[in-house]
Amino acid sequence: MALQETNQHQTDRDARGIRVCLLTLYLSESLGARQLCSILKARGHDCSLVFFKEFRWGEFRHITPREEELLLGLLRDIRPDLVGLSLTSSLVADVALDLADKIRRTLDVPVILGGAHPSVAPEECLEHADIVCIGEGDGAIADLAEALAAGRGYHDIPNLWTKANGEIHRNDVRSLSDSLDSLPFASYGERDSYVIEYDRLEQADPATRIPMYHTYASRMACPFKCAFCAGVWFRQELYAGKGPVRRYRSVANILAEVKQARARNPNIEVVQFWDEIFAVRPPQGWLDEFCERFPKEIGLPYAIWSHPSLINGRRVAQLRNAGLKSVVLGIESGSERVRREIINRGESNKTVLRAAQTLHQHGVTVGYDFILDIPWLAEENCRGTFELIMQLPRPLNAGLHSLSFLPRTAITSRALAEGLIQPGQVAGADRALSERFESFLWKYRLHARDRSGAFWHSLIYLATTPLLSRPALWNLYRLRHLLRLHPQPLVMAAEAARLRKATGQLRLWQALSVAYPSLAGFFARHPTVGRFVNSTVRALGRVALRVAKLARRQAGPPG
Ligand code: B12
Ligand code: SF4
Repeated sequence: MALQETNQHQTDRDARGIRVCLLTLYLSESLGARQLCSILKARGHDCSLVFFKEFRWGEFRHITPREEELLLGLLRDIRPDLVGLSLTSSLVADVALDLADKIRRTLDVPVILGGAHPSVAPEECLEHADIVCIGEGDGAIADLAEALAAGRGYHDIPNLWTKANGEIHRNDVRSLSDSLDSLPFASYGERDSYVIEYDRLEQADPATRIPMYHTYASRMACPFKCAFCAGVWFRQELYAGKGPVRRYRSVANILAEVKQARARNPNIEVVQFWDEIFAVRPPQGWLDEFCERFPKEIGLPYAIWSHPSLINGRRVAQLRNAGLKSVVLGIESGSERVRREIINRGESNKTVLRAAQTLHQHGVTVGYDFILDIPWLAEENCRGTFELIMQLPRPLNAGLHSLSFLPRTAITSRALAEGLIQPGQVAGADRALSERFESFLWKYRLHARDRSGAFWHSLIYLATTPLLSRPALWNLYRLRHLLRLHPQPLVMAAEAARLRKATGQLRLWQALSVAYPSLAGFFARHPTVGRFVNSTVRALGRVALRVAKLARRQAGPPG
């Protein structure tokens, strides 16, 4: 791809500014990197965004050598003064740190890491980068760019940890800015955006290819303290004494942003708010204003995350009238005991079911998140989850997840203290990358010879699909004592249901995995082999069809 335009743009940049390249890894939405990019541009710097690999549930693609080559080549072409890597999650930390090492070896340029993982593990990150940003980076990136542009040192900038002459400078985090409205709108559809995926580099912003616009109304507004959530540490520890953590943008500011995005991309059909919990404890009058102005001035449906205990008829009716289309509720476990004793969530199943019914009655699509492989009270968690799922209104859209032991969470401290996991297992570092993001867990359970787990995970998945009727599912549940010993038929049924759900994207190697479940894990870890098998079988199929056609033609018309 020609980079002439970019180079022209780069030479035209403000002489006082520096050239920054911000990378995201497996996250093209990346509100954080988009926000920092627009801040840098507003301060007269040049900033390119590189969306390196995309994030797809259940179809995790590893970085290929070609993609790595493309990235390093692009960076050489851009010739940045600073490379930033945004690391939203610890689950991809090993890949990101490896990438940071390669960038530093290839280019003589300072590398800064920021995002959730560098914030919770700065020491580790500083071994692979020159600078680490802890917490929100809006002010820090601006200060850093200014220091670099002026040729000043940057070792005393709040939020940044740096290394000089073997010494680590651990600067404190600054007080939280309560004026989110003063930030420029996050970068969207800018020309100097690149995407690297499927062994290809394109000059494009992947976010503009989908009809959904991503934004947020608040930062860190969630009042809950789930044991597996890293947000709790941010709110309670990192920002303790740094001002109110719950901050809202004004409705006017959000509307202006969405209008600008629509002017750039008229194909936007839905707005996704990525608030931890939408409109929780908003400022006085905020919700009424939002519900009045959003439908009038934007008129698009929108999607949110919420919490079962915050759902009530009056609120849902108000949000629905303003265009609410879908809600994702984190339920995590169907067992009240597991929620209370392990996850630190106090709501009852009655509350969950009431929330589900209320949303359903108002015609809002609901997604439910569950964690299946909680090691404490494992059987109780699965049984409770199955029973709860069976009572939820249909059609059902459930995300079945694996428990990620994230750094600085209560559940990870507990698992480490009880010896349930070793330090090397935090953030799934002992698992294949694809497995960390895999939601179809039965095959891994079977692989680990955990028959009971394979049975439950298959049964729960089946309960979320329309493949089997409810009476059939209850019958399988009644046969659990037997099926737990011989879960293979259920595993195959779950694989079949999964394939059926994925119609249109049917992969032959996945079909093969139905008959041989252990192959699924292998293909998940070796997607290149999977792709090869897929294309070979397809090619053979095409040849066979042609031969059959030729044979029919030669045989002439029947009779
Ligand atoms: C929305 C959200 C998502 C969205 C989209 C994220 C997005 N749009 O960026 C989706 C659903 C896709 C998502 C996915 C995941 N998420 Co998430 N997500 C969030 C959430 C709720 C808000 C993030 C957000 O958009 N904030 C607003 C933006 C503006 O802020 P920000 O992204 O934090 O960026 C700021 C700073 O981090 C920093 N910064 C960020 N990048 C950089 C880069 C540089 C160079 C610098 C200097 C600074 C910097 O400056 C930014 C501006 O202030 C947070 C919780 C939270 N309160 O932070 C969890 C959170 C970040 N997610 C988390 C996790 C675990 C995940 C998943 C692994 C979940 C899963 N199992 O799939 C995936 C991982 C995706 C990936 N490939 O990395 C964890 C991370 C904890 C950890 N240690 O790993 C968090 C903290 C929540 C939790 N449960 O604990 N997530
Ligand atoms: S409700 Fe969500 S954001 Fe809030 S503590 Fe629980 S997992 Fe974290």
